[in-house]
Amino acid sequence: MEHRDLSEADPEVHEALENEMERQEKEGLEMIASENFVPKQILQAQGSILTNKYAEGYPGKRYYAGCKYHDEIEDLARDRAREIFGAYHVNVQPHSGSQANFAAYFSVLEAGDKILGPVLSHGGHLTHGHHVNFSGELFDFDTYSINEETERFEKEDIIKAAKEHDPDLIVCGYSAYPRKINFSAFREAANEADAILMCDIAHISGLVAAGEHPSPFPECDIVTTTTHKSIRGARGGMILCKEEYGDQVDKALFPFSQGGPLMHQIAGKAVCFREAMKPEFKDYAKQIKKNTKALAEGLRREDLKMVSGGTDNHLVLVDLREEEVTGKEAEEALEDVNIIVNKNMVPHDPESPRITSGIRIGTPALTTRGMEEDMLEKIGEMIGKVVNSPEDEALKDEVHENVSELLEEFELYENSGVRY
Ligand code: DSN
Repeated sequence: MEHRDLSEADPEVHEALENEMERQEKEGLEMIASENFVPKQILQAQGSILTNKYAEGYPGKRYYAGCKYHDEIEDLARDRAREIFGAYHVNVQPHSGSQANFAAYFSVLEAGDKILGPVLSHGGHLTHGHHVNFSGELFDFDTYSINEETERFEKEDIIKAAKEHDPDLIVCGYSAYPRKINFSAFREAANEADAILMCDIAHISGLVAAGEHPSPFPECDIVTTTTHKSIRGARGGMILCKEEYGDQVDKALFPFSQGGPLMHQIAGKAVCFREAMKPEFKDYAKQIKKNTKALAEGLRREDLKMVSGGTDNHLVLVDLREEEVTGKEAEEALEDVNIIVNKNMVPHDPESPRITSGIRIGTPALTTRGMEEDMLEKIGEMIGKVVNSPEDEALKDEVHENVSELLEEFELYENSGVRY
């Protein structure tokens, strides 16, 4: 086997990586609510020789020899996650959030069972019952909605839906919901229907870890998450649950739905959890919330409407139904000035998912870069101006310049030794 530097061995991949580094560092104000930047120590764990080994099974119960260090690493990840989230049982093997949701459903349900989940355009995820996804195909989904007036999930509406549909499982937790989740309301609804309560905390797991969002335990029975969004770790998924579901969850993940775990990713998750236990991470999560409120203030100043009127967490959802632009046009105009957001459905959206009438904007990545409230308020105003006048090229040039200055000032990996 010949070892060569990537730049020599594969100049094409190397160049694309270098270009992506330049894009992340200098060409984009990253405001996609589900994205973040990981520190060098997580990149090191992920890019390690752990990729070389199969480790099917779980610590102490592997199907191959030679797994003693893999056991150590997986145990570290599980123990740390258990401590952070106050969970009884943890499975760190899901390759993604979707895989985690797949295994979580099948740990307690059979195909055809009834699930009550959120309407997709009210903040849900494809795996919460959308017809193009396995969840909508394999389970019998009914939906609950946000309240017309408050644009929040209200206790009485959830309980009413649970009584009406009598589900086997209720799923809460969202991809585009700017407000706190009321877990006790969902618990009451689940009790009404004698249903299992599952929560997908993928977006808010960093806030939960830091105590900046209420914990889903003890109200929820099974909790799923990704490990790369606000918690700022290696890309992947995780399932946490009460003791009585532990064996079923493990079996539903392996051997039912996955094979060998990605141990290099699990090492990255372990390192992430160690970081998330530090006081600095608590400060980070607090700052995310302050920054999002400041962003909302800037948007408000430019008269942009937000679903539910504001935010309690890491994101805002701008409702463009009364504006001249669609979500797609707003996303494109913002990309022209190097502000990266995503178009997103809003409740009662008249447009298709490819066009939409909303944009979702999050602050975890910019908070990692070190930006604080004054910057985020200014960015909110810049976004508002561009969305209100997407054809104004002089304005866009000015905003573009301001964005470049911000990217220069708040460096990311430049002095870290990370090359790509
Ligand atoms: N793609 C993620 C998001 O952007 O919210 C959800 O899986």
